[in-house]
Amino acid sequence: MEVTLIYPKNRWEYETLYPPLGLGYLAAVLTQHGFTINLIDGQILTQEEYHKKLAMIKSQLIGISSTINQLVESFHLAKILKASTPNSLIFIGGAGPSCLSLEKIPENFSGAGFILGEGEETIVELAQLIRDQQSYLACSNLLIKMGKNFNATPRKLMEINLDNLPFPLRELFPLERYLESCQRKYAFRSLSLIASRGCPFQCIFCDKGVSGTKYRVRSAMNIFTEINELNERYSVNDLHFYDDLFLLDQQMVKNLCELITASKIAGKISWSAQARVDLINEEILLLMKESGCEELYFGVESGNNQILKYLNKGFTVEHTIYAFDLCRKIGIRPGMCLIVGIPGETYDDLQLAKKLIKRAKPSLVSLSYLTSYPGTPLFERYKTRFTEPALENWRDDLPQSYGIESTISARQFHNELSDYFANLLKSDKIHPSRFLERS
Ligand code: B12
Ligand code: SF4
Repeated sequence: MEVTLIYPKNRWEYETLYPPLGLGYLAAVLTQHGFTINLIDGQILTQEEYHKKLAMIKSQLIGISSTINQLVESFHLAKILKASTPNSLIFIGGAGPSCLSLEKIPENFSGAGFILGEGEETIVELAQLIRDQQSYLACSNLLIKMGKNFNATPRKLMEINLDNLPFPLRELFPLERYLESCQRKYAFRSLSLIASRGCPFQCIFCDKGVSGTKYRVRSAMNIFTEINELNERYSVNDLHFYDDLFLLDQQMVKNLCELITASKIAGKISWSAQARVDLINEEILLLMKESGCEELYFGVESGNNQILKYLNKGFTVEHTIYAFDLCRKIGIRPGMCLIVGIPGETYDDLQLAKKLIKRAKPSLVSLSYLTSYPGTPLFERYKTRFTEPALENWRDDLPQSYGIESTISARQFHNELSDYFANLLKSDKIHPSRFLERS
């Protein structure tokens, strides 16, 4: 039986370097269980190619991947596909549905069901039920329309040891396009991978709807095998770890660094990851540098300790300064991700952010607007102060916290801070470096 998996086209253009790993994993487990895959990657296909492929779908089961920002497009897609392939069952999965409250699903929507959480076990269970002509209501982790309302089947957390998952089936994506666009821009053949899932920290804005709070990590050997395969099959010479929390299991990171350093790819491959400023030390950074780590992106968020406390980050500005000094000493570029639009922000916070940038000398500054995703502690705290936007109004930069208890607008904060960093770069006080987008 064939399963179609779709990554919808974004309404906003992202300069995306990497194929979506979630669908790569689903394709891999389905293939392992004997299903064939028709993969449509709206992220990299042209409009024409995308629509042509959509028009040719014939599969009995169609899965669409969606963040909350892609839900409108996913709903639209489901409606069209329901009309063109009336016998197919359509399900939308990913971070969007996983944080969605039932009452947010438009009443008249009946084009698709939803799959919650990590999808590997559920999609296989569902595909097997459909193939064997049994009722899919027996499948866990679904939200499905029964009569007038959407109802949930029992929620079951994925219990697979991550080492037992196959590697994402990257060959189903137009991989050369991704690799070439990255190479043109940065002179690297780069791909992304994930070493762990879940995060036990409790930052108030973070959406944990898919992977939850339990940290699970692959073994160093399993990750090393994937890296080698990427190098051998696709001549990949750069990697980006998209983990929420790459450095929590330091023994695994040490083992991985040692494996790379002792291998034939040592010196031929560079890598970067996202990290917390309070989880690094000189010993681990030295090993990371030796194995090819060139850049770390830190969720620094603010230059004010009171705000860090409010965000429940669990670290202080002093941790940031220590981490950035250490990275520069060892030769790893430290990228700084800051959040603007935090309730209660003042002009003084802008000055503190500038002071921190000047002191910590980041290799890049990435600014995001605080967004309160349903299900997060931030959302719970403010749900009576602002209304959750209608689905069609979800945007990546939706400044929901605008103005709440603040004396500076998020937009002004954003603009002044990016100008400040740009001027520092121009004055050559900080060295520019390559930039990878981060959510
Ligand atoms: C990589 C990434 C990106 C990349 C995506 C590029 C790419 N193609 O890889 C970039 C940088 C472009 C990006 C942009 C944004 N991102 Co982002 N991103 C991530 C990140 C860090 C990793 C995603 C990943 O690969 N995970 C690993 C795979 C294995 O997991 P997965 O993708 O979730 O897939 C699993 C399940 O979701 C499920 N699943 C997924 N699709 C489907 C489909 C079906 C049919 C089924 C059954 C199951 C299923 O099964 C998969 C396997 O278990 C996540 C955080 C995270 N840890 O997941 C945030 C995350 C997805 N991003 C987020 C956000 C907010 C954004 C932005 C809005 C940020 C911004 N301000 O611009 C934009 C919007 C992008 C968009 N298209 O809408 C949020 C989404 C919140 C939400 N509720 O929707 C997350 C969860 C971060 C967070 N904790 O808040 N992002
Ligand atoms: S922001 Fe990072 S450290 Fe904080 S809870 Fe989310 S993943 Fe964990």
